Amino acid sequence: MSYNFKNAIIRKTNKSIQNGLSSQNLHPQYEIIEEEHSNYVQAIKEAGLKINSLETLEEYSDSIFVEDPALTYKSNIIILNPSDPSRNGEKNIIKNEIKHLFDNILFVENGFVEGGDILNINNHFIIGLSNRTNKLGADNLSIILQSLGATVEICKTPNDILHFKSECSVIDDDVILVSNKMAQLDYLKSNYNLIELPIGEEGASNSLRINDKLLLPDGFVRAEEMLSKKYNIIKVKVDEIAKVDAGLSCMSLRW
Ligand code: CIR
Repeated sequence: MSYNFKNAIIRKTNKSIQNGLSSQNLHPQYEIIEEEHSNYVQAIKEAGLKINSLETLEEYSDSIFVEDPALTYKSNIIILNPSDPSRNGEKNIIKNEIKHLFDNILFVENGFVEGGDILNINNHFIIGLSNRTNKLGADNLSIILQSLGATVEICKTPNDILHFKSECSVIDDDVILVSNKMAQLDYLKSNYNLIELPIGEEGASNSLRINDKLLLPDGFVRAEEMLSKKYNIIKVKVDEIAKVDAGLSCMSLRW
């Protein structure tokens, strides 16, 4: 099951997050980020994960978003290639910090691909082409994943969405929680059961299923109403983190 995890990697918060990439040119406040991040780590612990905590990287403003420079699959770690120049160097640091945790390390050498554009459902991966992930990167990652026994589909992340997973998440074996925009994607429509969130609640579509818990961004009343009957919800506030276009999935690597 793609949401059964035992371990997580997170990175301690950095003051330079105030200068993280933000489509709306917002500057989050460090103290609030620290509080939200610490509640997040608590929540993933409560969901049963053992935390491997990486040291702060002040020189990389967006470095707490560890999901983007690496991808876990079974006991493998694949080092990706983030396209924004301010983030590309994270891959060289994280590879040395985490390789001892995995049996095998592999690298996407050509093209760009960021973890936020990769949705994993059991042994299948959907890679979304975006401003951060190009065809060459997606193709190279596909070759690696296929060599590990996985299947891959390359889709397109809708234009004004940063990453494919910014507005969708796997919440059950064949169930994907989606925003209205993601619900229009033919590939998702024809292959999965989609739970579509109402317009205005897009923020809740970056949720995080971990074992028997569903972490849901706080403040989305209708999403909570829809999901709380079936799922065991932990609400996590990510308002400040959202100012740098980030959410629940990107703050950890899970396996
Ligand atoms: C960035 O633009 O790279 C960061 N400010 C946010 C990264 C969010 N990552 C993700 O959704 N996987």
